[in-house]
Amino acid sequence: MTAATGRNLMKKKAGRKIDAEPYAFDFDPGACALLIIDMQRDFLEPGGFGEMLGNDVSQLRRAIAPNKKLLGKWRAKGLAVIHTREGHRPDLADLPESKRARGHGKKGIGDYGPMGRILVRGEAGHDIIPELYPRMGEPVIDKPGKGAFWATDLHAILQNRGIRQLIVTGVTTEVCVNTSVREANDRGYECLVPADCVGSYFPEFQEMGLKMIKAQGGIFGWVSNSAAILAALA
Ligand code: TIU
Repeated sequence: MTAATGRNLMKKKAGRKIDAEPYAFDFDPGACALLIIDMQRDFLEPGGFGEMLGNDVSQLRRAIAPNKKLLGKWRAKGLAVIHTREGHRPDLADLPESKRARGHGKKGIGDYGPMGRILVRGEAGHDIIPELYPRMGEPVIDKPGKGAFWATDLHAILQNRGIRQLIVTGVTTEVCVNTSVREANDRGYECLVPADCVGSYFPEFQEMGLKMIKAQGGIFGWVSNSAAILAALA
């Protein structure tokens, strides 16, 4: 067998394409995880951290239905699913003073809100929304920062499972999704972001947050939509 034939066979084995920008994504389902970022009540429901910062939570809720559909299909295919939650220890020992002090609202991280202590692990508001609730066997990564890799065991879990591609969904597009995609990119993961499955409180940040991922020939990754991923899974 020539090297060229070998390469073609390898390509065929890996090979399904997802229609994406700036060019098609070479999808390898067995080596790809669905990484759902911070779909927590604190960000998506009234009374949580997001609203506390002065945001309109309804802006994020449009991402729920496409995520639910994609997650359903992903689970039906038996592919890897990983969830993240942003939050802190009840004693707030992992909360930098710089993060605690920011926002200048009446209430901050660790204070009592309508869904328990804001952005604190174990509180109702910190948990994932019921529509996308994790199932047994789906790792949940608790992260103290915006990125999913910093101060977590996500990289080790992905390595142990042979994952090298990520479909990254969740909230918010320009903050935790963008930070996590950048962290993943630097660690060698190929990241695809379906635009309808991520959400921002700000329409202009939604647009720019996606543009800056796919600019310059895909500087951090690819942008697509859930329909294109579902088509590749069919
Ligand atoms: N405020 C905001 O847009 N986002 C966050 O604080 N965290 C996440 O994006 N998860």
